[in-house]
Amino acid sequence: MRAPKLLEKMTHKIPSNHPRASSLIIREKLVDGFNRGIVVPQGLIAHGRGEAFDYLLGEKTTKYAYDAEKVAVCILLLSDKSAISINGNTAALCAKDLVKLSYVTKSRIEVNIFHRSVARSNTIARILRKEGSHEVLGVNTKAKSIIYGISSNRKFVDKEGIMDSDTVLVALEDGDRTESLVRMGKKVISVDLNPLSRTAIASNVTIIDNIVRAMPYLVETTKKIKNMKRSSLEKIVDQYDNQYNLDKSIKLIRGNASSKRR
Ligand code: PTJ
Repeated sequence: MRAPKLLEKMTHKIPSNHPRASSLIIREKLVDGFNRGIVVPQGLIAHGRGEAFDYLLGEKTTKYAYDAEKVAVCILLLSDKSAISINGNTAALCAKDLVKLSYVTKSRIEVNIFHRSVARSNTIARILRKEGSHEVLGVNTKAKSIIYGISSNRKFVDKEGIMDSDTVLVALEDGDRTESLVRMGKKVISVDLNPLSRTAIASNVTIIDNIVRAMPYLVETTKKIKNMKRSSLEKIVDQYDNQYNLDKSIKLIRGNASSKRR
């Protein structure tokens, strides 16, 4: 696919040997997403917070993130019904990989945005369909169901999708809905660069990684292990301790912050 005009125009100014090239390209994708009505201005600010944590993590997938990603795949493969929740930032950054992940894990895709707007939901759904998704939930108002106990617009979910799923993958999410989904007995897998966020703490599996690195790895790992026996997948899940994993990521950040300048 050709890069959108704006992205093309802006990225050619970023030399490929620039030490921060990949980080700058992500920014351009979000600005482009903002210009196309996918990302809200608040999404650009939220990305800044994520970027700061990514910087402290060394801008690479850590051993702890790889471990969480493998467990996340096992849980998705073991689930009866799973859903992937999509917001503006995730659609702008990795729509193609989100669609691929939905196919390889047989998860349903649902648009669920914090800053609710029918027009933006439809734009996001259009992008997902363009990337190959044959079904996008969260845009049909007749299928709307409500998660009680949440004040934000994230409470509106699709009864066939998030509401009916036993596992939900969320990314760049607010803590309220994550906590509610866990209270409802669902397994929540989150992707969040901030290991101190409520989402990170409440999730069953927290992937402390940049979504742009996490998604392709989740797709590839699923392809590799999808034929494993259920008992082997269950063993990997049973051996995993999310709290331990989170503590390790926090320790890594502390160490990087106090070590001499890179
Ligand atoms: O499209 P909408 O309306 O649903 O809005 C999306 C945003 C992101 C604005 C909304 O979900 C929001 O306000 O999120 P928060 O509460 O700011 O949380 C976002 C979390 O994602 C923060 O903990 C960030 O550190 C983290 N984050 C930001 N960018 C990335 C990230 N985590 C992984 N990869 C990133 N690229």
